Amino acid sequence: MATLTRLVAAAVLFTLVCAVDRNNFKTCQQSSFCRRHRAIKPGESPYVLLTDTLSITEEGVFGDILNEKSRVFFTLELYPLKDATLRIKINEKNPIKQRFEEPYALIGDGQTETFEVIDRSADELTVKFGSSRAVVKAKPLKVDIYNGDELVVSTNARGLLKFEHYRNKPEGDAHPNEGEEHGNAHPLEVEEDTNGLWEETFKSHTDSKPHGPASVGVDISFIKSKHVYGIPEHADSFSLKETISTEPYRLYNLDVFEYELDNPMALYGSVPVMVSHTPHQSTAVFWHNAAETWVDIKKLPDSNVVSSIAGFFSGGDSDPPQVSTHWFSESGIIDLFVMLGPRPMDVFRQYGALTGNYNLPPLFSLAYHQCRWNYNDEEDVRQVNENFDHHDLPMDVMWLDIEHTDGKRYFTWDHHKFSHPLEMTANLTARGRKLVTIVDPHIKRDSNYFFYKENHDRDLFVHTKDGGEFDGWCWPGSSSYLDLTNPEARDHYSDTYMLERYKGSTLDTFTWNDMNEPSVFNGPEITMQKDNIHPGLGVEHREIHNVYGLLFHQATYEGHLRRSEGRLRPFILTRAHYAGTQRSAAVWTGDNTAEWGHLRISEPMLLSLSVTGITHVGADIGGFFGNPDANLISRWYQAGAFQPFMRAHAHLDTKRREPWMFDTETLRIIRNALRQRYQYLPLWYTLFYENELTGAPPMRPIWVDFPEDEASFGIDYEHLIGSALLVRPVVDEGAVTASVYFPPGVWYDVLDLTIYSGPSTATVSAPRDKIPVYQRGGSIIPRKDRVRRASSLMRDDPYTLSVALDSDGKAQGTLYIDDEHTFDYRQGKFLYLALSYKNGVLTSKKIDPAGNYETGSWLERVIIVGLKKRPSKVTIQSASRGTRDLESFFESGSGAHASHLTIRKPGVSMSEEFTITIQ
Ligand code: NBV
Repeated sequence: MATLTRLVAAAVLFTLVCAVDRNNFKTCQQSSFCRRHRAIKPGESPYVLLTDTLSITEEGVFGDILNEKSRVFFTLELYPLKDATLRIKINEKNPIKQRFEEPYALIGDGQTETFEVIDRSADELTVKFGSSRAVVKAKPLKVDIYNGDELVVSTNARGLLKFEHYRNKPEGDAHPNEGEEHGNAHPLEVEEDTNGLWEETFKSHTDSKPHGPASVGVDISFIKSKHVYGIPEHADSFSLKETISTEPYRLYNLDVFEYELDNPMALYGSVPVMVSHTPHQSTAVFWHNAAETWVDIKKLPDSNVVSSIAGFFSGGDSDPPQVSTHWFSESGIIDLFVMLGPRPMDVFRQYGALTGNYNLPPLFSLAYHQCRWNYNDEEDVRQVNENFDHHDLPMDVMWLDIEHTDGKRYFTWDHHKFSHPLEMTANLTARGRKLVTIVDPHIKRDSNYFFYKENHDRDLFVHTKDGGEFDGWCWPGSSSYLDLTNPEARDHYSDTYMLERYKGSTLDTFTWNDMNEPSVFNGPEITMQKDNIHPGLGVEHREIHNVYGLLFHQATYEGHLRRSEGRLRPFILTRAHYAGTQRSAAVWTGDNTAEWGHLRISEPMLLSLSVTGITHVGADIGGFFGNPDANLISRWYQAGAFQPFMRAHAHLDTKRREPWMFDTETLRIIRNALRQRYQYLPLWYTLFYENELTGAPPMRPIWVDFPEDEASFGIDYEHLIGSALLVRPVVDEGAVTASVYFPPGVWYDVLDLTIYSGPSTATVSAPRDKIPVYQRGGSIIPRKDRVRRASSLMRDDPYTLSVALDSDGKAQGTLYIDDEHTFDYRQGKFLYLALSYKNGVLTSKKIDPAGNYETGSWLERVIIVGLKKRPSKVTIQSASRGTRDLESFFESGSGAHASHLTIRKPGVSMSEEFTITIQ
């Protein structure tokens, strides 16, 4: 009996700890192309560049590659792009069927630089572009990329290049590699494993694979690197792990129910972008392919280093470290972008030039969002809305999940529970708030449903391999899925956001796109059959799987633009994502769980997204599944208050958990976290403006601002907001202290002004109501300290400037102001200010003189932290008000605590440049 109890307990524990049903998702072993690529042994590669075919034009370098084993020809194209970026393409030379090139992620074809030939011999070509070089070795093919004289990235160094050419299916029972003649068919180069070349079965699903094997892969080495980051989405550490004895990281957009932590399994999004960082070199690669992809990671040197690698380095006995990565996709071509930095900010700019930056979002979207599956009816929404005011909690947006619709028919309302959407929305907007409704891509197959009928009649849905309209099972039951590769389908969907078509919506209704992996309950791995057809482009789903979600949220964004004739900024949240998602949506990390581990993993997950361009990111506060206790929920609000997208959300079956459902102490802690979020909104807003300009992520790892500080390279649970705030959320159950790593310089606790000097690690006290947040000495942070019930009500409120001095008594910062919701800022209606303090003088000056915006906001207070002595006089000088004395209050520091000077009511409008002198 005791044994039985123990067994039952173990089984329960197993399901608690390991809730995902792994059987629903493929392992590498169950994916035939993954097996084939993983089986390649490092060593001599059969791919040889035929140097006599090389042509070097103004545009790039072009040549033929021969696979010496299969005798199949390929093409190599190298394009030098502006800003230290190289594009390398490998394709089939004479394919029997055109290979697919994903057309949606890039924002242009990249401005080209010119190549200059430095050296050319029978087996090597060296070309220069800008201050970078590419050395192309012929036998075996290898492309080495240098920044100046420094070798940074090497492709095919381990000889793992494999490009499966299209071939005709062998007749009858013939072995797939037998009897193939030159022309349309060639033998496979390594015939280790022929299972699944022409058909593959997983559980009850058979993928018909009419085009046979077509995968592509190559190894990419980051020289002198120990840390690589990115390739979201995985619930794993920020610095990516070696995968020698685990599964590779998988990139295949999937709806994974109750996902597991510390795991390379695929999740909802796939961004095939990796950033390598060393103290002297940041580098990024973008593997431009939207088919299923896997990435192996190996850190070198180790005993398995192939001898060719040693040849990279001149002199020295021991090889420098490197991270060798191996990428392989099920189909498409090899299209690799290498961005050479060399600093983190350079890499963000370079990647932003390829796939775009996040557009400045409306301010409300950076404030607090209240969501639940589901708010039951209009009365429920009314009460929650009122309770936020009643409990003095700021909140900007209420969200409605799938139950608000008429039977999961998107763009409709439940007739009984949500019969007055316009009044309900007006009730929210009267308090300065907004509404978000959910719109998913599965369309209920009901000919009485206008949106289904219209799309069906115009044949705008995805087809099965046999040509019929695809029918998959999802929330509404039997559903069809928009063929978003068809411009007509996108256009028609976007149009449905016009207020006259989406009845009951207003310009204050924003959109949540969920289930857009796409999720198909009865499909293989809970998604769409790979051999389904997208008639728009005439391609199989396999080719575009990872970009399907982007097509959906991008068309949603377009719909929002249309309904306001391009005047108002859209706000879209998406679950599925891909490279380029940042152009039109914010992302959340899907269905997490009310457990401490899930709170913890939110940090590395959001950092991984941030460094790959997707910057407006958050995790469901409280955890979607399960019921958080008071401690967990309050720590989660505290973490969320300092992450880019702040939304509480919960599963249908969970207990109600609005902040007032907890005890008064917990409510107070949550209120304080929310207030801090609102106080720092000017900082977030400024950083998102800068994100649009430069690609710099507002939430970022320490190494972005301290590139040489190696101690921070492996940190998971700490981040910077801009360069000014250091955040170390408490993510451990019951913890009342936190171990904080302080990068070089002076840091001040934002509340009690305790001084910390870095580099150092300190254990700080962190009782339940404390969020360990530190302002960097040398920074100026704008705040709005009069917190109101919604951010829109704070628009003309006055600012406080928090000036934290570095050891030289200096500080600087920026502040961006505009109307917070229209695109007028693109017509010059904005203020972008440089704030600087040195030699006792604080100045505010326009950075961009073209910007002009008459704000109602004025300067209410300046706090200077870290002054050495009490000043005798403070004056302000501005054009409209001349020179005036100001009242100030000085509190001297005491040992561990910094002094602070509070300057009261400078009173100047933020539209005006000013100087405050402290004597
Ligand atoms: O629409 C219902 C939920 C939603 O609340 C959640 O945020 C999504 O990630 N949705 C998934 C579908 C069902 C989840 C079990």
